[in-house]
Amino acid sequence: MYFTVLTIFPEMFDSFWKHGIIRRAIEHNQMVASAVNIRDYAEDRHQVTDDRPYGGGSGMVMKPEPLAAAIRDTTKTLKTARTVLLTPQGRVFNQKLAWELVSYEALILVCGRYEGVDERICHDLIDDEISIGDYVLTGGELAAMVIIDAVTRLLPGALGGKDAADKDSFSDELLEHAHYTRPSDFEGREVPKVLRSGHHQAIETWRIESALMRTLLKRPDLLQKKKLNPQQWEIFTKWHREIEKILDFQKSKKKGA
Ligand code: 4GX
Repeated sequence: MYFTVLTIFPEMFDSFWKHGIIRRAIEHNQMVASAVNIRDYAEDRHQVTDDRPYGGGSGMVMKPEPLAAAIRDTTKTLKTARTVLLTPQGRVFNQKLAWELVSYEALILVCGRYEGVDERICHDLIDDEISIGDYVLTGGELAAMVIIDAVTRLLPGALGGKDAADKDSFSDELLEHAHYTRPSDFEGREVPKVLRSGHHQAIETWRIESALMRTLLKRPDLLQKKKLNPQQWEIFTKWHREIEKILDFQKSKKKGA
């Protein structure tokens, strides 16, 4: 997969390309990535990329000409690329959108600074607008990194041993189960016995319950919109019965008192 980032701060990406899964994906030719300086496409002597807003007011706007030249030049090389502008006005990024983006051969990620980019750029040269969340950054660069990071780990073979099924539906909709490593006793707190039992079926069941319990306690909103599979339904029904037993007992005590 090809990623080209258009930015006035390409150096921000130097260390980003050089670590972890991103670095490995590049080394294994699963992705080709670069950050291109929009300033290089400015025609004037001082290579200016911003200007004052029509209508007045504070702040600056990214000039359309350098940005248009940068997008057109990149599109010449990456003919099938989808051009994405990072902006708070975009579709909010999530795992589902990450799966959509990994299906493209190439992405051009346009990073705005200042108050934004000239509206005519958005209209004529941008295929999609994406936001990484409802907060205001000082530029699109961190948003581009977030998107590249989440999409890269979905590339075939990017996670080494972790297979596609692992990255897929289950982990998309629920929180992960709890994780433990050695020592088995850390400051008096022990790793759950079942995980040390070697009983693979019991471990799998424990993990499914752990994931459901964590989601229920920490992100109940994720369960509100999710269609449960039969196993998850069964676990919830079991908990429901346990809670009912507790409530029945408490009610009977109240009556007795
Ligand atoms: N998710 N920002 C972009 C400047 C800007 C404004 C409008 C284009 C159009 C952000 C976010 C984000 C701040 C990056 C404003 N560029 N980007 N920048 N949240 O807050 O993606």
